Amino acid sequence: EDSPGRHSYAKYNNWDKIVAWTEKMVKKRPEMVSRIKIGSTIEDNPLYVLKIGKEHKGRKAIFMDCGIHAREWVSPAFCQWFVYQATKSYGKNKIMTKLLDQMNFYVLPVFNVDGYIWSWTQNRMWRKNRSKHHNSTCIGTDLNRNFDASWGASQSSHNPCKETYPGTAPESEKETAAVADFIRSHLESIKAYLTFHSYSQMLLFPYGYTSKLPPNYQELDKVAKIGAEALSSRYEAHYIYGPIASTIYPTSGSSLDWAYELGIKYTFAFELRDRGKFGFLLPESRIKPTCKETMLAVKFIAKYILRN
Ligand code: ING
Ligand code: ZN
Repeated sequence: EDSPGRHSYAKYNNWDKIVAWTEKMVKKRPEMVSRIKIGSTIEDNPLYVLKIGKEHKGRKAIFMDCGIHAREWVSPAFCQWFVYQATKSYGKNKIMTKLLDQMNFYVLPVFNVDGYIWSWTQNRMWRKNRSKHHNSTCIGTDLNRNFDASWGASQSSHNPCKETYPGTAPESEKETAAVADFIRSHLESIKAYLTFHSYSQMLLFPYGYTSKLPPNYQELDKVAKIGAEALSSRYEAHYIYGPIASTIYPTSGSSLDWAYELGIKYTFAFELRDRGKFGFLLPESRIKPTCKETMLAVKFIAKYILRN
């Protein structure tokens, strides 16, 4: 598992390895894992969602995405770990068995595939996708500013050279449109939306575009508190929680606010390890502990969704 050149949960895997891994997971557990191509990127790479759980119509589902930002490598590592642990512990771990018997998880292990490839091959610190712009030689749109939630409210970022360039319109990017279409078409079953970033050690919920509190603030705050406590209990990584705007910074056009306003009542964004010592360059030795502790929070949220 740890030899160079092979997929490993304890290492960062490049896009080719992740694609091969999606195939392997389906082959290994065809009764529990299926792969759905929800679209493709501007450079024509496939966008794959893994659907996890025992097949049933009309069940509750949780949508999770990783790697919306290219350089946040521990995020796709977590999505891979989640799929591995979930399928491995089915029939062994009581809680996971119940979750997979009664709900589905849609896992998008890499949202921003082109950017992820670029961060491996050209620029480790790349954030945006790789779309070209008419009036500029600068490249890329920030996919987490490209959603239809108070889109483009911050005028200062309408410069394609900025790291948070929101694109020319909501869902102007193929990757955003593919994810938004998929979620819209599965809205009846999707009860929670989880998105994974790094770094900062935070568990965030709406809103980012306003300092107004969401209608079910009390409940989101309670779930985030218990989720953050569960997470911190494993290795004592300290996580803070709260609304995006007041906990990290105000943002418009994020996937989290969009999913919430679409009617998904439970939407959370994780900012995984660390708090800045290594930042985006989190050493591989920290991947497993980060994944294990994050799993505790995700399992708690999933249990909560199943009950409510
Ligand atoms: N941070 C996120 C960003 O897009 C965030 C913070 C998360 C904002 C979820 C809105 C919604 O800026 C990083 N590190 O990307
Ligand atoms: Zn991010």
